[in-house]
Amino acid sequence: STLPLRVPITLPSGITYEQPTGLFIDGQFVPSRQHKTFEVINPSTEQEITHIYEARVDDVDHAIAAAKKAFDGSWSTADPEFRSRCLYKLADLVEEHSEILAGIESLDNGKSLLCARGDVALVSRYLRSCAGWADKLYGRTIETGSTHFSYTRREPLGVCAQIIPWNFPLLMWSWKLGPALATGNTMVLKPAEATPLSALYASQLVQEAGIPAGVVNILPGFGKLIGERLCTHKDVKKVAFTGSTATGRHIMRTAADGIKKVTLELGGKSPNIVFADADLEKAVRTIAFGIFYNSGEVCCAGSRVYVQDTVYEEVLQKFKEYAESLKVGDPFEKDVFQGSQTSQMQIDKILDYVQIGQSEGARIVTGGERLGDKGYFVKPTIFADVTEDMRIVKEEIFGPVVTISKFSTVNEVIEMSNDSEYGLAAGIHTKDVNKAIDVSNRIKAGTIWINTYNDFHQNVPFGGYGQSGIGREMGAEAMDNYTQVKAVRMSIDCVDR
Ligand code: TXE
Repeated sequence: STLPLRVPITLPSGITYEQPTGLFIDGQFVPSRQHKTFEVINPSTEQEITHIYEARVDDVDHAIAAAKKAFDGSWSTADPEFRSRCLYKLADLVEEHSEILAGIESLDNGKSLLCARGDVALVSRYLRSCAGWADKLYGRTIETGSTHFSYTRREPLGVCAQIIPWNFPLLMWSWKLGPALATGNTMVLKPAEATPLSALYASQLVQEAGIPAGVVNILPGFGKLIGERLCTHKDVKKVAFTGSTATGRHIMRTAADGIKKVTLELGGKSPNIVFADADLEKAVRTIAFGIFYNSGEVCCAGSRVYVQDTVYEEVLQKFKEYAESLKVGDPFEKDVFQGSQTSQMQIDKILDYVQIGQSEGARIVTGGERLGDKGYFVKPTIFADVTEDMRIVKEEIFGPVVTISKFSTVNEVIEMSNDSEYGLAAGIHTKDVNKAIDVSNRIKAGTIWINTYNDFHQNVPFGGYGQSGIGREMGAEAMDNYTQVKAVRMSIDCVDR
């Protein structure tokens, strides 16, 4: 193939920009060694956006070698202030290019521009947070008596392989890149095959920020073809993955032989609980945001809503009205809240689950169908009359589909909430502060949102209990995931004692 390394793309928002199409290796965009390419689709029109180069195993080896060279060079041992400055600069550049980046995200993923702008804003905030950590990483000195001097250092791991999904392409890029670079690691990142464009565009910003060649390498390609090499290569010291629990399990097994450090951020089926004493207007808006935000393609989506029996009918009615008022459609159109799903595969999966729910005997309160016949749009969907053993209550649907159940007591709703293999997040809506804290202590999940939902903050750690994953992203915890502790103990020959 003779695909050029840059192609002009005009976004529906009117901006024309140059999209890199090559793999980003050792500070340069290059064709893949075998000159393979693949098609990138706009999910809201089902039209091709462009082709880009596709990495294969030989490219993986090339990128890992570049990352290793950069690690062994000056990056891992540089004055941390240098890494800090690079990340601050990168955050500024993301901000400067935010309209293009948000547009690319909406074009490639189908999410509304409203959501995409929110993502990009969090990306620059998070990169800045990481820049601040870079020169504030501390070991400790440990008092072990006068015969020894003991201390610890936090050292980087080396080359990190990072595999990310398609629901938040640029945000996941930043959650992987920020802590890896702040702590002195280098990386080879594989974006999802459905959404590779924003990470490639951002590679230019990585260069412009002064981040040395080889520190960041980006390999668009297919997990099934290059995932194994990324997880088993001898020079990869850590694997960080966000995606499905099934693929996460596979990656953990693959990485086991080399005892790679593994962190996983996986699926969920998160409960969102409305107590009778909540501000019901706010609770309804929040449970709607909990499931319909980002077209429901959110690992921590509040996909199981539990409402206390005395307000159940009222909440159900309001929730239905609110869901029906949400504007769904062209992601670039003003005031559109929900754009399209990301792929044919996803819309097929979602519509399958709608069928499954109906055949299990659940009732569709609203939605339950595709919107239009071009583009992967699904109407916000609410299922009532569900029982806890139904597949639509147990399994991750990953779309704008929610179940709503009734409960009467606190103990009952805690039991229902915890009856899941997952444990990513949960929401609690109440005005009673005692209930809020007590219930949040008893729910088995990595994040609890009280009177809010899908409410991320760059300094608050995020990650799962149970089969929702291992490790935490953002906050101080993310720095721990990208460092290892070295303990140094020195014997002291006491002088004149
Ligand atoms: O996910 P995969 P898929 C869930 C969601 C969705 C389902 C399937 O329920 O409907 O997963 O989506 C790479 N070795 N989530 O199939 O396979 C792949 O190339 C190494 C939840 O798209 O997990 C992509 O980059 N890598 C989730 C990434 O893994 C492999 C987000 C994610 O794809 C690989 C995404 C392999 N063998 C899906 N196979 C969340 N928790 O946010 C695939 N990949």
